[in-house]
Parts: sequence; structure tokens; C-alpha cells
Amino acid sequence: MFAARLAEAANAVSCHFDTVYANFVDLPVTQGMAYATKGGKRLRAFLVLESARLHGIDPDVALWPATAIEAIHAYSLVHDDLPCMDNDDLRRGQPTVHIKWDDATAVLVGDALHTLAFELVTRPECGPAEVRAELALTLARAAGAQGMVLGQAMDIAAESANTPLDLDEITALQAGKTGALITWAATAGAVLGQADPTSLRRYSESLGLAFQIADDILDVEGDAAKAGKRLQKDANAGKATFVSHLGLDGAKARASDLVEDACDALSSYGVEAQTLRDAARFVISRDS
Ligand code: GRG
Repeated sequence: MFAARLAEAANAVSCHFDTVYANFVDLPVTQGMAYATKGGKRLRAFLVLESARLHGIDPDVALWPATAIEAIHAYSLVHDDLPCMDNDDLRRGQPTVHIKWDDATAVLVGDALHTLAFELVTRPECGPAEVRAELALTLARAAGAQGMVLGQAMDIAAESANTPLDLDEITALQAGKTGALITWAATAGAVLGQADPTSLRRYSESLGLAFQIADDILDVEGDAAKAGKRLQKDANAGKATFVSHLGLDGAKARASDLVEDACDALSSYGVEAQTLRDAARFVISRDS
């Protein structure tokens, strides 16, 4: 069920990106946007669609915020891959945007995907004005200096200070860098349904952390061909990670505990939330 729903979400979002791009002028920046939003697991879109389903939201409505969060995520990857940030030449098994085009195009692709996301969540198709305003407000907080950008800035600061972070600091950094968008995605259904997001927030905070621990484990023992990106970057850079603090077995145990916490948080949704529970288990068993 989970694999089918994830594939369905991925397909729906890819088609929706095609529709959104249909009237764009053909330029390197718009080609780069389409390139950067191809592929990937679409986990964040899936979380929007599933949380929306739990709240009885029409999937055609939820597709707008689902596409928006993938646009923000893609922007963050394009900018993160730039030479001035993580300097990566491979993403999703393909040359990164600045390698395929150039740095200036990659900056613009990220900028345009960032703003596109806010266009998508404020479109009339997303529902009443107060819902659209809440989606935009929470997305701005999740993506910006209180969320993802904060996490990224903490990461860069730690690297230049050359002092390894302790476990609490890594947890805080990752809650911003990776967790904030995951939480936004998993609570979007409650926002769309104007319902209480508390359970979904609890679920997503554990899920986000488990996701990041799984990423650190993949960096150490994953297969670069399957992951579609360079691995062992953190270890080679001497960076503190969940694995460097907890060891491989400790990190795996912590990730499984978090997945159990995530599943428990969904108890009020009963069997309807089974696909989200399966998603949490997938997050720590993935190979890409
Ligand atoms: C540039 C402001 C700014 C932020 C960048 C997201 C991020 C912050 C950096 C990416 C670096 C990284 C590898 C983070 C680890 C977790 C992560 C976000 C992995 C990629 O997400 P997946 O696995 O990717 O969901 P796909 O390709 O499946 O969409």
C-alpha cells in the first residue's frame, strides 16, 4: 500500500509540475527548474497528500501544497549543491544544476522554485483565504531563518568553526535543516482541513529526526550508485553526525525508537493512518 501510494504521489506531482511549467518561457532557468524537480522519492509530497487524505481533503486540492513543498525542497538541494555550499556534482544520479548549466543559472533556478512554492500555496485552488494564508505563513517559517535556512546556517558555522557539534546541537541543527520541511508537509493536511495539527506534528518531528539519522547511516554504509549522490562526505570531512556520536548500531537503534514514537503519535487516526506508519518504517530502511 505504502509503495503504491508513494509512486502515485510521485506521478501526480511530476504531472502537476509539467502543467505548472507549460506556459513558462523556454530559457536555461526554466529548463533548470524542470530538471531540478524531476525524480526523487517525493516523500514530502506524499506526506502532504496522506495527511490531507486523513482530513478528508480532495486530492486535487492537496496536490498544490504537495507540489509546493517539492519545489522548496528542490530549491534547497540546488543551492546546497553549489560550490559555495556543499559543492556537489551529482544529485539524484544526474549532474547537479550548476554543473549542467552554471552557477548563476543554479542560483536563479533555486530562487524561482522558492517563489513558485509560495505561488502554488496561495492559489485559489488551495481553498479559503485563511487556509492559504496559514499555508504560506507556516511554509515561510519552515523554509526560512527559523527553519531550514537556520539549520543550514548552523551547519556552515559549525564547519568553519571546526568544532564538532554535540548530540543536542546536531539534533537542533537537523530539526531545522531537514525536519522543518518534513513537519510542514505532514501537518499540511490538518491546515487544509482547519484541524488540530498536534498529532501530525509529533509524528513528523520523530519522523524527521529518524530520516536524518538514516541519512547519516546511508552516508557511511550506503551504495553511491543507489543513493545517486556521493557518500562518505561527512566522515571524510571529519564532521560530527549521529553515527559519529552513537556508533552505527546506536544510530540504528535510535532511529527505530523514533519510528515507534512516530507511529504511536498517530493512534487517534486509527487504521486510516497505516500508510503514514509504513512511511516511517520506510524512512529508516531506504537505500536512497
Ligand atoms: C540551501 C537553504 C539551503 C538549505 C539546504 C536540504 C538541505 C538544506 C541540504 C541538503 C543536504 C542534505 C543531503 C541533507 C540531508 C537530508 C536531505 C534533505 C536529503 C535529501 O532529501 P531526500 O532523500 O531527497 O528526500 P530526494 O532526492 O528523494 O527528494
